[in-house]
Amino acid sequence: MEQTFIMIKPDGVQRGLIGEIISRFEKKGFSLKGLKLMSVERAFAEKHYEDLSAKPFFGGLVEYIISGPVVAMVWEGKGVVATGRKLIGATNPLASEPGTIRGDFAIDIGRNVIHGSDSVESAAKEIALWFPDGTVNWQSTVHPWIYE
Ligand code: RTP
Repeated sequence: MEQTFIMIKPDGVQRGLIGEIISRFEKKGFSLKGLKLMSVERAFAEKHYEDLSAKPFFGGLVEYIISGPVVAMVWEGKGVVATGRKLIGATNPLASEPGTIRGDFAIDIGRNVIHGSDSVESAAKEIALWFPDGTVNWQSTVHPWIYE
Protein backbone atom coordinates (compact mmCIF):
# COMPACT_ATOMS: atom_id res chain seq x y z
CA MET A 1 0.00 0.00 0.00
CA GLU A 2 1.21 3.51 -0.85
CA GLN A 3 2.86 5.63 1.84
CA THR A 4 3.66 9.33 2.14
CA PHE A 5 5.79 11.46 4.42
CA ILE A 6 3.96 14.30 6.16
CA MET A 7 5.64 16.86 8.40
CA ILE A 8 3.87 19.40 10.60
CA LYS A 9 6.25 22.37 10.42
CA PRO A 10 7.30 24.41 13.50
CA ASP A 11 4.47 26.95 13.04
CA GLY A 12 1.88 24.16 12.99
CA VAL A 13 3.31 22.71 16.21
CA GLN A 14 3.53 26.12 17.94
CA ARG A 15 -0.02 27.00 16.91
CA GLY A 16 -1.52 23.82 18.35
CA LEU A 17 -2.55 22.31 15.02
CA ILE A 18 -1.11 18.80 15.56
CA GLY A 19 -4.41 17.24 16.61
CA GLU A 20 -6.41 19.00 13.88
CA ILE A 21 -4.02 17.85 11.15
CA ILE A 22 -3.80 14.25 12.37
CA SER A 23 -7.59 14.21 12.64
CA ARG A 24 -8.03 15.18 8.98
CA PHE A 25 -5.80 12.35 7.75
CA GLU A 26 -7.43 9.86 10.14
CA LYS A 27 -10.98 10.85 9.20
CA LYS A 28 -10.18 10.46 5.50
CA GLY A 29 -9.33 6.83 6.28
CA PHE A 30 -5.55 6.88 6.00
CA SER A 31 -3.48 4.88 8.50
CA LEU A 32 -0.73 6.33 10.65
CA LYS A 33 2.41 4.19 10.35
CA GLY A 34 5.03 6.44 11.94
CA LEU A 35 4.91 9.44 14.28
CA LYS A 36 7.51 11.45 16.15
CA LEU A 37 7.97 14.94 17.58
CA MET A 38 11.53 16.05 16.99
CA SER A 39 13.85 18.97 16.40
CA VAL A 40 16.14 18.74 13.40
CA GLU A 41 19.66 20.01 12.88
CA ARG A 42 20.50 22.41 10.07
CA ALA A 43 22.31 19.73 8.02
CA PHE A 44 19.30 17.43 8.27
CA ALA A 45 16.89 20.18 7.12
CA GLU A 46 19.24 20.98 4.22
CA LYS A 47 19.27 17.31 3.25
CA HIS A 48 15.46 17.10 3.34
CA TYR A 49 15.15 20.16 1.08
CA GLU A 50 18.29 19.48 -1.03
CA ASP A 51 16.31 19.69 -4.30
CA LEU A 52 15.54 23.34 -3.46
CA SER A 53 19.11 24.33 -2.54
CA ALA A 54 19.46 26.69 -5.53
CA LYS A 55 16.25 28.59 -4.70
CA PRO A 56 16.53 32.10 -3.24
CA PHE A 57 14.26 31.13 -0.32
CA PHE A 58 16.35 28.05 0.64
CA GLY A 59 18.18 29.75 3.55
CA GLY A 60 14.96 31.10 5.04
CA LEU A 61 13.24 27.75 4.54
CA VAL A 62 15.97 25.92 6.46
CA GLU A 63 15.87 28.53 9.28
CA TYR A 64 12.10 28.04 9.48
CA ILE A 65 12.31 24.23 9.68
CA ILE A 66 14.95 24.30 12.43
CA SER A 67 13.17 27.04 14.41
CA GLY A 68 11.23 24.59 16.61
CA PRO A 69 10.07 21.01 16.86
CA VAL A 70 8.28 19.36 13.96
CA VAL A 71 6.01 16.32 13.81
CA ALA A 72 7.25 13.70 11.34
CA MET A 73 4.67 11.19 10.16
CA VAL A 74 4.16 8.37 7.71
CA TRP A 75 0.62 7.89 6.43
CA GLU A 76 -0.54 4.93 4.37
CA GLY A 77 -3.45 4.32 2.04
CA LYS A 78 -4.61 4.10 -1.55
CA GLY A 79 -3.50 7.25 -3.39
CA VAL A 80 -2.17 8.82 -0.18
CA VAL A 81 0.60 10.85 -1.88
CA ALA A 82 -1.66 12.79 -4.25
CA THR A 83 -4.65 12.91 -1.91
CA GLY A 84 -2.42 13.97 0.98
CA ARG A 85 -1.31 16.93 -1.16
CA LYS A 86 -4.99 17.74 -1.81
CA LEU A 87 -5.77 17.69 1.92
CA ILE A 88 -2.77 20.01 2.42
CA GLY A 89 -3.66 22.50 -0.36
CA ALA A 90 -1.55 24.69 -2.67
CA THR A 91 1.96 25.74 -1.56
CA ASN A 92 0.90 29.39 -1.26
CA PRO A 93 -1.81 29.40 1.42
CA LEU A 94 -3.56 32.41 -0.12
CA ALA A 95 -4.11 30.25 -3.21
CA SER A 96 -5.16 27.16 -1.22
CA GLU A 97 -8.84 26.33 -1.27
CA PRO A 98 -10.81 26.72 1.96
CA GLY A 99 -11.26 23.25 3.40
CA THR A 100 -7.61 22.39 2.84
CA ILE A 101 -5.15 22.58 5.74
CA ARG A 102 -3.21 25.52 4.32
CA GLY A 103 -6.43 27.14 3.04
CA ASP A 104 -7.93 27.02 6.52
CA PHE A 105 -4.90 27.74 8.71
CA ALA A 106 -2.19 29.72 6.89
CA ILE A 107 -1.50 32.96 5.05
CA ASP A 108 2.22 33.21 4.16
CA ILE A 109 4.08 30.74 1.91
CA GLY A 110 6.97 30.75 4.37
CA ARG A 111 4.63 29.74 7.23
CA ASN A 112 2.51 27.15 5.48
CA VAL A 113 2.17 24.72 8.41
CA ILE A 114 2.76 21.37 6.73
CA HIS A 115 4.83 19.42 4.22
CA GLY A 116 3.73 16.45 2.15
CA SER A 117 5.75 14.35 -0.31
CA ASP A 118 5.13 15.33 -3.93
CA SER A 119 5.56 11.86 -5.51
CA VAL A 120 5.77 8.20 -4.55
CA GLU A 121 9.53 8.35 -5.25
CA SER A 122 10.17 11.35 -3.00
CA ALA A 123 7.95 9.77 -0.33
CA ALA A 124 10.20 6.68 -0.26
CA LYS A 125 13.31 8.89 -0.04
CA GLU A 126 11.86 11.09 2.71
CA ILE A 127 10.55 8.15 4.76
CA ALA A 128 14.03 6.55 4.61
CA LEU A 129 15.60 9.85 5.75
CA TRP A 130 13.17 10.59 8.60
CA PHE A 131 12.46 7.02 9.73
CA PRO A 132 15.80 5.19 9.30
CA ASP A 133 14.68 2.53 11.80
CA GLY A 134 11.52 1.86 9.81
CA THR A 135 7.86 2.41 10.57
CA VAL A 136 5.22 0.49 12.51
CA ASN A 137 3.75 -2.53 10.75
CA TRP A 138 0.08 -2.77 11.74
CA GLN A 139 -3.30 -2.78 10.02
CA SER A 140 -6.36 -0.96 11.23
CA THR A 141 -9.35 -3.18 12.00
CA VAL A 142 -11.61 -0.78 10.06
CA HIS A 143 -9.74 -1.59 6.82
CA PRO A 144 -12.68 -3.54 5.30
CA TRP A 145 -14.98 -0.57 6.02
CA ILE A 146 -12.72 1.78 4.05
CA TYR A 147 -11.63 -0.40 1.13
CA GLU A 148 -13.92 -2.64 -0.95
P1 RTP B 1 6.44 21.20 0.85
O1 RTP B 1 7.63 20.58 0.14
O2 RTP B 1 6.81 21.94 2.11
O3 RTP B 1 5.29 20.27 1.01
O4 RTP B 1 5.89 22.34 -0.08
P2 RTP B 1 5.55 22.27 -1.61
O5 RTP B 1 5.96 20.97 -2.24
O6 RTP B 1 4.11 22.65 -1.70
O7 RTP B 1 6.45 23.45 -2.15
P3 RTP B 1 7.98 23.47 -2.62
O8 RTP B 1 8.03 24.24 -3.89
O9 RTP B 1 8.61 22.13 -2.56
O10 RTP B 1 8.62 24.39 -1.50
C1 RTP B 1 8.95 23.87 -0.24
C2 RTP B 1 8.63 24.88 0.81
O11 RTP B 1 9.46 26.02 0.64
C3 RTP B 1 8.77 27.18 1.07
N1 RTP B 1 8.69 28.12 -0.03
N2 RTP B 1 8.93 29.39 0.13
N3 RTP B 1 9.31 32.14 -0.32
C4 RTP B 1 8.95 31.37 -1.34
O12 RTP B 1 8.77 31.79 -2.45
C5 RTP B 1 8.78 29.95 -1.07
N4 RTP B 1 8.46 29.04 -1.96
C6 RTP B 1 8.42 27.88 -1.30
C7 RTP B 1 7.37 26.75 1.50
O13 RTP B 1 7.38 26.52 2.93
C8 RTP B 1 7.21 25.44 0.78
O14 RTP B 1 6.27 24.61 1.43
